[in-house]
Amino acid sequence: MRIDILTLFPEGFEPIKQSIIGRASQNKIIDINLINMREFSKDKHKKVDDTPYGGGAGMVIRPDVVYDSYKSVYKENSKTIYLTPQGKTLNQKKVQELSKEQHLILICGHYEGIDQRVIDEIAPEEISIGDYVLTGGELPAMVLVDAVSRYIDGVLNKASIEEESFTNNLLEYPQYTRPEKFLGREVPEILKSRKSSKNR
Ligand code: 21W
Repeated sequence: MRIDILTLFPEGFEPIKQSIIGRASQNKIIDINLINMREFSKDKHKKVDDTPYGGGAGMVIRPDVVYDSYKSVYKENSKTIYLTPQGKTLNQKKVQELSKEQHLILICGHYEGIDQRVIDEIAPEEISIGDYVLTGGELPAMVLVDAVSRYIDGVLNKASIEEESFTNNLLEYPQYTRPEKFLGREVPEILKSRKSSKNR
């Protein structure tokens, strides 16, 4: 799977280059690309935003900057997602659906907001990661990439994934390891008398 992330803050994505996702990326299992939308500004000062029509505080991201970054990565088979607090809340079913796509384009939202015309033009699927306010769409994009990556062949070892339906996951049972006694608390007797399936 290829994932192109359109953002004004590509530095925010360092954590994803580490760990499991980073390894999958190095092994070319997932191909994650960060596109700095600022590079698509035609302005000599690389300006990407401007004051809102109708007034109000803050600035709005220019539509041409978003559109040109989008066009630089768009293909016939692209699925485009706009991470925005107004979007539909991400859930495991959606994560599974997205994991079947060949190419994701993630547009990171921004407190300032993006000019509505480019959103109307691209007509991306709008996704939120929950009902709380963050400073941008970068963490949500990483959350989505992390959740989707788990379903890509070769990212995780198989055992963890298939049998583990979301329902099973919610009904996760408590787990124990050594020592047998910790601060006076024992491992449940029923578990101590059973050999691990690994050793069977
Ligand atoms: C916060 C964007 C507030 C927009 C007028 C002008 C992406 C997110 C985000 C952010 C606003 C997600 C305004 C859960 C999130 C995200 C930054 C509202 C204010 N009014 N999922 N500007 N929570 N957050 N706009 O915050 O981009 S997915």
